[in-house]
Amino acid sequence: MRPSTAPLPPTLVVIPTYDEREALPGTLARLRAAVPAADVLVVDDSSPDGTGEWADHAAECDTHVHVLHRAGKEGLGPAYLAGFAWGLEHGYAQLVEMDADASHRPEQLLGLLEAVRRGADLAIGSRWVAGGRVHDWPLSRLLLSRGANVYVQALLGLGVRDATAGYRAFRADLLRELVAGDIASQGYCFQVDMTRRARDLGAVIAEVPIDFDERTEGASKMSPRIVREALVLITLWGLSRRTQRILRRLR
Ligand SMILES: Nc1nc2c(ncn2[C@@H]2O[C@H](COP(=O)(O)OP(=O)(O)OP(=O)(O)O)[C@@H](O)[C@H]2O)c(=O)[nH]1
Ligand SMILES: [Mg+2]
Repeated sequence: MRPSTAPLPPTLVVIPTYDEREALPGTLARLRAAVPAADVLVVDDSSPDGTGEWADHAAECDTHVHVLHRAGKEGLGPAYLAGFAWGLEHGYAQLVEMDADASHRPEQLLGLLEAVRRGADLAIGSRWVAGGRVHDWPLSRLLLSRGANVYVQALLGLGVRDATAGYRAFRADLLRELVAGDIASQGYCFQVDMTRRARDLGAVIAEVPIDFDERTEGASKMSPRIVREALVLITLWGLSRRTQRILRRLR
């Protein structure tokens, strides 16, 4: 998809960080070079490795960079919700989710924003549509991601190939409605939760193929606890969807 040359609506890229001192500088430099008009908000959960202090320094040197400090590690979901609240308060028209570890190529951000410009309320950077690719992932991670998406589709029927993807652009109007809900998921099922809520609101969802790179710096925050949370919540949402369907039929 060829990005438009029209001026970018006010755009905020939210980057949650926990111990990303090694990875964040490179990601931020690439992002600022790729989409100089976009602002960036780093949401740091008091990383012990000094990521927050480094981000403060970056913000002092670049007026496009902002930092939100939170008291402790609460998971990806709460960090994004805090970042979204900040962005909506500050009047951004579109808000982006991006990992600090450069798994999401900043150079592909304009493709996501183009999908929003063309009418999507939510553009998902997708590994599992035609043209999407994953580079250097071990088989275990490939199976986990594919398996999770098959499970999500079977239980929730979202019609999205990569419902767990964390590279996303939201139109602010949709995000405002989404965050008004009671979103409690913390780990990577936060992405599934946002997708199913967007679907329930009738949002236009587009999947844009991306190249997903395995992180080369810092350590993954993926844990068995996060996988368990996803499994339990997705199952509960699936059961509740089925129960509601049956009740509707009985009425
Ligand atoms: N603020 C904050 N950020 C977090 C937290 N957990 C993860 N992150 C950030 O969320 C992003 C995604 O986390 P990753 O560790 O890359 O997890 P992932 O991408 O699902 O897993 P990998 O593919 O193994 O890297 C990174 O930028 C992390 O630093 C948290 O509790 N608080
Ligand atoms: Mg990652």
